[in-house]
Amino acid sequence: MIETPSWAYGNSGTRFKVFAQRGVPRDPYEKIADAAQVHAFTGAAPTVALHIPWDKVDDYAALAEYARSLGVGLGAINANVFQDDDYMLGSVTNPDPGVRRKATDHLLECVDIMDATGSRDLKLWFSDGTNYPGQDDIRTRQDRLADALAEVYERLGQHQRMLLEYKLFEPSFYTMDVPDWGTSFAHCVALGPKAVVCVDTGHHAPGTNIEFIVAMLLRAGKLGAFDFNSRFYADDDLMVGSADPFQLFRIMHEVVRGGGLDPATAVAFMLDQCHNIEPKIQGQIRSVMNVQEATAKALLVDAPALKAAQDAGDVLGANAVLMDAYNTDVRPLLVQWREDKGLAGDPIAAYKASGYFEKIVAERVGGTQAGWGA
Ligand code: LRH
Ligand code: MN
Ligand code: MN
Repeated sequence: MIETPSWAYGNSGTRFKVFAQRGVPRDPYEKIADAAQVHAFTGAAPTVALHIPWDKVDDYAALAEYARSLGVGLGAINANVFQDDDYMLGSVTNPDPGVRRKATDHLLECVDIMDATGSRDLKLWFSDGTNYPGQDDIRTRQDRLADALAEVYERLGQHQRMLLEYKLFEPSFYTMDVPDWGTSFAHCVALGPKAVVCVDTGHHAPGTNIEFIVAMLLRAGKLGAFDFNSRFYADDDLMVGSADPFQLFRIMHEVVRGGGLDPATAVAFMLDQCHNIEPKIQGQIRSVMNVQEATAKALLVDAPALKAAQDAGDVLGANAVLMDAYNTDVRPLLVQWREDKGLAGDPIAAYKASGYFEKIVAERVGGTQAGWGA
């Protein structure tokens, strides 16, 4: 099951231009209505992630109830400690204790929101870092980060988790305070079992072997979630599986191998994407389908044959087992899976034929920006 992000439904763009699209949501309720369409046509996107304060409302319990009435639930609560002027030199790692307090209070507020929505996961991403050598003490910033995380960890309920996301660079260019999975992992281990790592597939150096990271985190019981997207260069936030479907397959193979599809392992599969030039709901539907295709191929890997080839040192034989699965056309299988659930075999065609897009274009005037790319 795949969680879609509320911010994918609003207008988005780059630092150069945000293109306004027709029919985009004007408030969090309308974002949820759009997310419900993605679930209705794919049968595989039952929850939607919120970003606070982009999705600020007065009554979160009412928002959760509204989501339920449309057949979806509210998922991860994404904190936002990167868009205020106060955060120019960092949020929880800022040299100013007053700013650190403000940022940590926001994270605690997000846990209050989780209590109201029934969300399990708090997703933390820090834009914190430095641009110049000597600008601030790298190690002291880690201490400040650890203090803030510990305070928020203490506030988590019994069944709530903290997902700590890392990112190599941007917006900081010399150091990020959580630049890689090792840093995130080290903090999560120090915090305890409720703290787990979130792998955003767009947050690595080019050429990084992400499936290796996935294997390592699963082995250590610390893979909490994915923010799926794909990229050609940096944090492009393009549709998952579009730039490199083979990489997505390799990641899903490690997920299958490591038991990551087992609900008990509780890996959250989330999209973190923007659709700058393509229709947004269709973009989300396509993304869900791409993840399904990669997962189906990963499930087709003949595990006993792979192990036998590996144990025999049969390099090419082992590689061929993987490639056979990857090169299988799983689309007919997925059409069957959908039809068995009473869904249309082609979700995009069914969505286009439904008239939903025409309806929202007529109803919604002056939709909002996702918050990103302003
Ligand atoms: C940062 C990030 C993080 C934010 C989202 C909007 O690049 O991946 O997950 O919350 O983008
Ligand atoms: Mn992300
Ligand atoms: Mn990102």
